[in-house]
Amino acid sequence: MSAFSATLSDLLSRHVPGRSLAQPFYTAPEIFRHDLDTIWYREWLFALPACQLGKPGSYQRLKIGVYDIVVIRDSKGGIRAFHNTCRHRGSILCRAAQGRVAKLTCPYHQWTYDLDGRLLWARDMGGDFDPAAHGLKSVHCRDLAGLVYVCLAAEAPDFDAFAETVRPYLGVHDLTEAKVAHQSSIIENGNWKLVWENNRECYHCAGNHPDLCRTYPEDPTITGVSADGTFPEKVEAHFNRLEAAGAPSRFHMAEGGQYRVARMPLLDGAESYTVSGKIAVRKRLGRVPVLDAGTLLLFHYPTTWNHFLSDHSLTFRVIPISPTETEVTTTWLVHKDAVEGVDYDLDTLTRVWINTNDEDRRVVEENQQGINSPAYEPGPYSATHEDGVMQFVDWYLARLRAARPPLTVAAE
Ligand code: 3BY
Ligand code: FES
Ligand code: FE
Repeated sequence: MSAFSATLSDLLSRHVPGRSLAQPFYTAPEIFRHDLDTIWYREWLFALPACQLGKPGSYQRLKIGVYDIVVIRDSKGGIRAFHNTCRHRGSILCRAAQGRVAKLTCPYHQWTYDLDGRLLWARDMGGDFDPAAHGLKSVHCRDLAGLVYVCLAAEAPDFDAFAETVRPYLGVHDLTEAKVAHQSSIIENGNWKLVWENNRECYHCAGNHPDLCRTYPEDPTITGVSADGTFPEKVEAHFNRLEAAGAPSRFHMAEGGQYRVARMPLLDGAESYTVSGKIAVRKRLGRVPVLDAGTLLLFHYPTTWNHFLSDHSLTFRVIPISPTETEVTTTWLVHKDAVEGVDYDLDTLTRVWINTNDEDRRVVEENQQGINSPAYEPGPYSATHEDGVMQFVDWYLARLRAARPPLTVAAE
C-alpha cells in the first residue's frame, strides 16, 4: 500500500483521455465499493433469460455486492424479484442457487410468503400483528422480450427508452420461445472493468481466439462504436439487406453510451459460431430471414453483452465479486422444441464460446496481474481498434463524475 493517499477526485482529474485507468481503479477495495454504490446498486442489471424460469415458483438467486435477491416466476406467469431476506428476523429465504417452490417458506421459523411476496402465514405473532406490513421487499424487475433486468435502487432509472429501442431488434429472435441448452459460470481473476475493456475490442482476437476468428471478423468497425456514425459499404449493405428482409439491424447507440445494438455481419459465408461456420441448431430459434444474418450485438453496461444469431442466441452476464474477481455467466438459448442429439449437438453448439470465454479469462487475468505491479502505468488505447474500450471507460468515468462523493483511496 501507499505512502500517500489520493482522493477519487484527484484520480479522476489525473486521468488522461485515451489511456487506460490508473491502478487503483482496478485494485482498490474503496473504488470497488464505490463502483458498487454508484453503478451496480443504481443501474438496471441483466439477471437472466426469462425462459430459465419455467413454471410458477421457479426461481434463481442472484448476489450483487452486499445484496442477495431472488428472481421468481409468480403464479400468473409474471416475473418478480425480491430481496432474499425474511421480514421476521432477516434469515435468507432461498438457500439454493436455483429451484422451484410452491410458496417461499423461511427455513428459520417458517414464515411463508406467496409468490407475489405477500406474507401468508406466521405462527403465533399475536393479535396486533399486521401481515400486510411484512411482505417481502421487492426489487424492480422488467422482462424485455424474454430478457429479465432488475434494479436495486429505491428509484430505478428509466428503462422504457432502452426497452423501446431494443424490442424491435429482438422481436425476430423469439426469445419467449427459447429454452436454455447450456449455461456456464466462470470466475475471472480480474476487475469487472477489465472484463468489459477486453470485451469491447477485438484487437486481441487474432492472437487469442482461433475458434472465434473462423466466423467473427476482427474488423474494428464490427466490435467498435463508429464515432462518426458511418460504416464501411459492406456493413451498410448488410444493414440494408437485413432491414429489407424484416430484421431491424442498423447500429444504434444510447445517448450517454450505456447500450448499443447492431446486427453485424460475420465473415463471408459464416452463419453461426461453430467451427464449420454452419448453423449449430437445425430447429432454429427465431425468424431471422436468412441464415447468414450475422450477429445481433447488444451490450448494456454494466452487466451484459449478447449475440443473437440465426439459429441460437447467447447471453452473457457480468457480476463483480471483489476488486479482482468477476463472474461471467454465459447462456446458450435454443428453440424450446429443439432436441439435443437430434436438432443440435451440444459440443458443436457450445465449443466456440466455451473456448473463447476461457481465452478471455486468461487475457483478463494476465492483464490484472500486470496492472498489480507498481511498474504499471496507464497506456494508450489504439484509436483504430479500441474505440469501444474508450467508449466504455468514458461511460464509466461519467458515472463516477456524476456521483462524485468525497472518497479517499490508498494510492502509490
Ligand atoms: O465478446 C464479444 O462479444 C466481442 C465480440 C467477439 C469478441 N469480442 C470482441
Ligand atoms: Fe424468517 Fe424467522 S427469520 S421466519
Ligand atoms: Fe475476446
